[in-house]
Amino acid sequence: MHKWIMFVVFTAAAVLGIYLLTFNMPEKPVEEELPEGVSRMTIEAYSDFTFNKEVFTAKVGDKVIMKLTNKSGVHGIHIDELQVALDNDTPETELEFTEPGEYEIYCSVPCGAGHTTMKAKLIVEAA
Ligand SMILES: [Cu+2]
Repeated sequence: MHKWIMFVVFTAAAVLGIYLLTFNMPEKPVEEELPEGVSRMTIEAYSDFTFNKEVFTAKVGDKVIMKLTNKSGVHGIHIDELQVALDNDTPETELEFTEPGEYEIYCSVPCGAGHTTMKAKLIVEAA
């Protein structure tokens, strides 16, 4: 009788262990391979109507994958002059900066009281 119970308990524990190993391992951060010469520019948006930086910088000639990450709330970003329009459905785009200048990044999804002032700057410096 005891042996039988031990067998059931052991089997259940083994099955649970295998299940946890298979389905519940903490996801490893996947470090995506970026194409040669391309860097990542991540713009994080928060529900207090801010981005992770007030000013993002780059140089003419830089190639970046610009990515929007909504850390809290639902936001989008537009940069009109660069035809950038990112949101949860299309969170990233590849860009090459060709013109120096100061570009306005603004939230494109009505997200609350601070929406109209939810802005940041992208400064592209001459190479
Ligand atoms: Cu907004």
